[in-house]
Amino acid sequence: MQKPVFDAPFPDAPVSDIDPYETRHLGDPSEFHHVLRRNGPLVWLTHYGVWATGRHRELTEIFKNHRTFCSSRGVGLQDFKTEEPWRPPSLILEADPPEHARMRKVLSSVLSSNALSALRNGFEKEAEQRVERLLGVEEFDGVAELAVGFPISVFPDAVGLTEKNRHFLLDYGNLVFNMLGPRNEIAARAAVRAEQAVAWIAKQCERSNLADGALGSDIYRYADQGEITEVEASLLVRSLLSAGLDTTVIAIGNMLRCFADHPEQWRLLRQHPGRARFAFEEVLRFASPVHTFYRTADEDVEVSGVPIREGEKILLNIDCANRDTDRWPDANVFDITRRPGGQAAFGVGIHACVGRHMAALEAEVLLQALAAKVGRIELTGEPVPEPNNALRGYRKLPMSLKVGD
Ligand code: OVM
Repeated sequence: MQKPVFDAPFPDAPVSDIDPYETRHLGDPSEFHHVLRRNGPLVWLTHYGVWATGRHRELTEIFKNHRTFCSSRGVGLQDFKTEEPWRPPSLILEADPPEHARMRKVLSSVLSSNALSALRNGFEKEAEQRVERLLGVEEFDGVAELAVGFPISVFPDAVGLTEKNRHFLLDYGNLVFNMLGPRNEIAARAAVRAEQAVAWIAKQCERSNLADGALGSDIYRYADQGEITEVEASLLVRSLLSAGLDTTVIAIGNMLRCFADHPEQWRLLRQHPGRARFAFEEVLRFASPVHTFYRTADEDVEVSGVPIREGEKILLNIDCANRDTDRWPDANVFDITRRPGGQAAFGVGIHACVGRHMAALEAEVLLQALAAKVGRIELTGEPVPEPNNALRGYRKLPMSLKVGD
């Protein structure tokens, strides 16, 4: 199929005809990253008619300037001002101040590290049992058993969901993230798989389907207090279910890959298990789960000398920015002893991940359970990438956990 071409918005604009959403680039972004680094601070992508950047400086500047670079026109390729979104927009992800702040306040108290500390013991027990079962198994799939297996056995309970049909959560998350890109094959396949999931999710967001004392019903408490409406509460629960599972699944898979590839870093972590939190931050920098979010210019503006016109979209390539050697001279080295402050995997500014304490809790608990028992994480076969329009991670990680040193 011939792809449309969107001409450069002005003569001499840096352009590229690369399609970052081709499956091969989604699996291995190095060629796209090279284009982003070589062509200047911003590059015009002729296939989509959007700007793109993978530089840490510009990406951070754009994320921080939420007034000019808005989220309410969608944080994917689609402009909500001119195209109908596929679902009612998220009240937090796809919103601007002041509406955004009211929602953010609710989710940040429900997901504060204090609020989550009660979950730690249960998470630890589950992680320890899971690791114990896998020790010495000759070969297993690290994605199924750990990256999916662990979050799906703790997160839905934390939210207060019913036991039944939890697999729909993965189909739904897969859809949400794929729909941030173009309507390519990958998005079409995700949509078919998620057809039933969409209705199921809406149902789980209702107050009556959420267990007392869990995170979902915590959100409804703010409706009882009149800070948000009942409908807003249900959409905030939907945000938990949209953003809360696939992201940690991908992150944990990437974490396993990082340590399998860097046994010396694994030894270091075992010597200093208290570093699990920093180690996870470094995993996120080195192998960022979300590769792309967009912003939309809500007015004419200039970034690093490049004029951007009102209505133009900017693709922010997070995983490229997190490997920017202008920001970290040794950006391509996986090093858990660094303090990766400024890493952009959780985003930057007012929209930075509100669930990051949940993500960190899950990863840290699993990492510590592994570090207590496992001498080496070994790949036993080729990892299989999972192409996704917004996430980068694995579908399969054949591996084994070796006991001892
Ligand atoms: C939401 C949402 C969906 C996807 C991602 C996300 C990374 C949030 O529905 O609010 O944050």
